[in-house]
Amino acid sequence: MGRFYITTPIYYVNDYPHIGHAYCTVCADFFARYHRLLGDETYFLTGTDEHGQKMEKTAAKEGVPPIVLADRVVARYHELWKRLNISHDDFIRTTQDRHQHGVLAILQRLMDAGDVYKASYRGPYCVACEAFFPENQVTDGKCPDFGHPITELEEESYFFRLSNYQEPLLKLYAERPDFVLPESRMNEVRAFVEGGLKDLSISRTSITWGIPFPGDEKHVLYVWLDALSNYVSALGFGSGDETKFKTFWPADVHLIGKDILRFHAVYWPAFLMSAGLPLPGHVFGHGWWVKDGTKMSKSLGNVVDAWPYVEEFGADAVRYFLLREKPIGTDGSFSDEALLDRINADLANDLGNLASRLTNLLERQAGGKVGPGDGSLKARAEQAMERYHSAVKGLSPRDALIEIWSLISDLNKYLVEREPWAAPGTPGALATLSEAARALRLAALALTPALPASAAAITNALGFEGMAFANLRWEDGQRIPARKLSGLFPRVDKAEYFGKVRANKPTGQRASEGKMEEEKKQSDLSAAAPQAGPAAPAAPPVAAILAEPVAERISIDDFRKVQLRAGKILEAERVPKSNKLVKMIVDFGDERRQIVGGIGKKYPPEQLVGRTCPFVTNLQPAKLMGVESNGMIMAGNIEGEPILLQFLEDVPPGSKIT
Ligand code: ME8
Repeated sequence: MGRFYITTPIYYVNDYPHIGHAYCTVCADFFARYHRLLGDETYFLTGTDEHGQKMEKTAAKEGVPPIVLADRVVARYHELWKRLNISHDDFIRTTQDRHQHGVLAILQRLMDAGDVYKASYRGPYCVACEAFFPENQVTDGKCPDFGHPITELEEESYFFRLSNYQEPLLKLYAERPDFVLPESRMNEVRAFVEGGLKDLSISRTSITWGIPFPGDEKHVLYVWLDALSNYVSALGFGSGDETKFKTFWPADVHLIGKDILRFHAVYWPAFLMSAGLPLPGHVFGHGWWVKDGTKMSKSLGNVVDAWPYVEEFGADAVRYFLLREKPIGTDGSFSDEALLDRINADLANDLGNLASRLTNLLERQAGGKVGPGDGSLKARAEQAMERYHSAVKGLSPRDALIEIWSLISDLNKYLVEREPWAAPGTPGALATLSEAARALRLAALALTPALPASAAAITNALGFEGMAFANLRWEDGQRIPARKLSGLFPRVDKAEYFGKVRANKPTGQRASEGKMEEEKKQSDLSAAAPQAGPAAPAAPPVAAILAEPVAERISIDDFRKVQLRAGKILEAERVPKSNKLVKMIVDFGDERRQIVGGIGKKYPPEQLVGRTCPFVTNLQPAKLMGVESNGMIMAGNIEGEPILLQFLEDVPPGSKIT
């Protein structure tokens, strides 16, 4: 048992997350969950990068202070990670005090090492990348990385003596060729450093939204020095309590996209060397998801949003697709077609059918008990596990999943060959079922990092709970009741899905900036539901909502007469003979009330229990189909269909809504 520290990039908050951000975070989650199952003490960090010129500009365009924009986008990140079942241990924001302490502590060390000096600098600057570029890398006034427009900038600036670290960096790459992964990326980085390193400007006077340079406050710190330090500031470096830092630093893996490799594989180790801190184990630059042959980008309007897919198919299906579809190191193309194929072939057919068929047979023939087997699958299952572990150690979730699917496919064949249904209840049939159950249990355990919810459903149905790699024995399992499992992964009817898409049901693709605008307007429209998730599938465009005639205006005092509070639904059942009305018992902290709502066509009662929603609490009591209602649940009315409002964060029952 060891320890494991993995990080994602901290994402910019000048726009909402898309499938690329989800991808990196899902991959990191996969590794973190795997290490927890191994029994390693694990720390998984993600977060947001909130300072800098890009943010300042976007906020100005939106007409809000940068922190307001940041809060709005951060809420969306939290919500998406929750829906995707991301198990991060910490979420760092660069606007937090603890981060500022860490950054300043790093800067102090760079200064103490004599690596920081002040000078004037003039050169080609890319606002989008927040970086100066050498003249010889700029063609046609465009930045070499992304082709963004370049402007000329002259600034007095503090510099970091990056040039002093060319040799130490080359030595590092020579001694630890796996410092940068995959190998091809190591070659790119080495070539870059061999080409010569200039000192790096680490402060700006042209912006104010950042951490002020100590003692010279017209400068703010360069956003990349600020951002990279998150990996140690989150562990309490510079905070006075460095327990976590001592436990977890250096990170085992910084998982990042290949777009930001130079910052992580050149600047960051140079900063750490200067600060006298140990270097991370690996910087892994993953490949991109592309759409229509190009990297997703706001300006091209080809950005795919993860959210609607998670809503439609569930977190596990989206996670599985992202991890399985493309090798982590290379680019891959995102399409609905490919996603649906994976869901239908791998999840519904191979895994889902195996699990339901096997648990069904166990229930019918063995009274739900996994009895003794004959060992016929042990070697095959162990071989799959060995290959699986080595794929994960090689940082390849896709190969790990391929190994498990090969086992699943062999299990399906095994059942067909042995036909345990032909002579039900015989010792041979029972041994076959028990062997298959053990192998499936192992497969499910191995799938936990990729499909946490479904894998747990399978292991629980087979009667095994709280498993970890360390406590697993092939022989375990006698007298453990198995339960029938069905409907784990429903097949998607492709014709129906694409029919809906054609009928204008939005898929994940969006023009990102337009969406930001839209949501801002929506949240301005309805203070009760700021950013209540992406537009519901059938929602009319915002313009259409705005075009509705405004009803008679009321004064704020009139509005204040309406008492709104958060209520947690404790019980829900249909009102007899009504297909619309649901009777709910709602907790408002200091009291419980019975409230009837007309939401039953869209929301079955079992989906309501446990939700916290806004309610009007000072309406006169009324009787609906003979059942008393003492309040009203609030819902959007989208073409006659009720859409419930929900809070983005956990809200205690009874909280006032003002
Ligand atoms: O670069 N395919 O933040 P960012 C796959 N704040 N992954 C993608 C992707 C795509 N099309 N697009 C983005 C920043 N990503 C800085 C990082 S770290 C100290 C500071 C993922 O919001 C990928 O992991 O632009 C990439 O590195 C990251 O999002 C960039 O996120």
